[in-house]
Amino acid sequence: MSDLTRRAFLKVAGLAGVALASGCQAAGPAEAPADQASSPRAPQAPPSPPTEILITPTGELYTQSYSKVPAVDGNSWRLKVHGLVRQAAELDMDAMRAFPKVEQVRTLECIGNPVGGPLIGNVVWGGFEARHLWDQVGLRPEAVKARFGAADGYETSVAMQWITQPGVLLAYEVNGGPLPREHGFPLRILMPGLYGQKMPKWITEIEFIDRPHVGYWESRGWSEEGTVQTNSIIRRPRELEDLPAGALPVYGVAFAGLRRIVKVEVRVDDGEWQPAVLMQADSPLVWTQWSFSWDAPPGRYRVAVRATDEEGFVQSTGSGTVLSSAFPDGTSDIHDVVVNVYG
Ligand SMILES: Nc1nc2c(c(=O)[nH]1)N[C@H]1C(S)=C(S)[C@@H](COP(=O)(O)O)O[C@H]1N2
Ligand SMILES: [Mo]
Repeated sequence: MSDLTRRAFLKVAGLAGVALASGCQAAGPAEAPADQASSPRAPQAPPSPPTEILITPTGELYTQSYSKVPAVDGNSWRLKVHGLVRQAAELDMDAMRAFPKVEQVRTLECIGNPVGGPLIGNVVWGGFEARHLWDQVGLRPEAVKARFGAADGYETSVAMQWITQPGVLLAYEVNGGPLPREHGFPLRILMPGLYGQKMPKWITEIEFIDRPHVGYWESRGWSEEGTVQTNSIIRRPRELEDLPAGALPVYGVAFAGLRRIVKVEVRVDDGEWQPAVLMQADSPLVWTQWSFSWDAPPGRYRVAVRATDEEGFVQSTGSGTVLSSAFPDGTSDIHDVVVNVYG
């Protein structure tokens, strides 16, 4: 392990420690590897649910790019901030690192993530708070939108409320290491409450405008607003997993962007919705982990999960098919899995 990797690891472990201090139990075994074999003849009990907030390893964070990953040269890279500002600015990498550094755990999810899908991750972002930059340039009251440009030619824009809200980060690190090329080296923007679509990687330009602007995905029918919908995912058991009868842990994550998850429930077949136990960080911007202990008799079952957010929204099953339902606004459809329980 390199020194840098070790430092990154310690940093992540330290953050998990913060979660522990705020009411979670002692650390237990990590989640089992994704390719764990399961055979119908000798079903294995699934691992116990994680006992601390999971940080997605950088190499396992999903990537979603509309085109090729651009090779940005850090030395010549600049971020231009202009348009309806009092004093335009141009940052290079030294200037971006000169702002006070913050590190925050945040969940990132793609608007196209299908129900129960893998396009979601939870990592430690390092960078600076965008408000320092807005203070420096002076946003003019005529500005109605911020338009972003990026080194891969991607474009999107957001209404002013999203970019001026507290907690907007410009990130140049992930999990204590430099932002990898595929994740946006050297700089990307993160705005609480929005899907990945609204948050460019390889950011090169922020223009404050008072004219309409339609981005790349938006012009193809995807949501203009791009606010995260309340969603929950069953991580274990997996679809069609074979399991031994008895005490079976059911667990996963739930996320609703700006809104805190207040309840997660599990249902077996057409039974009652039963409450799961929640494990949460202080911030709603970090996914909620949930677990449910199921005393499973032999049989074949459909296990479903639904989350409720602090505004009282409860997930339900929509009309779309599992694969199509994320278009165009993301999805809050219920995730379920079929499992075979052996006696
Ligand atoms: N410049 C640029 N930024 C982008 C994209 C892109 O294609 N180009 N994709 C967006 C989408 S759709 C998502 S979900 C996230 C994915 O970030 P990741 O690849 O680091 O997971 O980046 C967003 N930012
Ligand atoms: Mo996305």
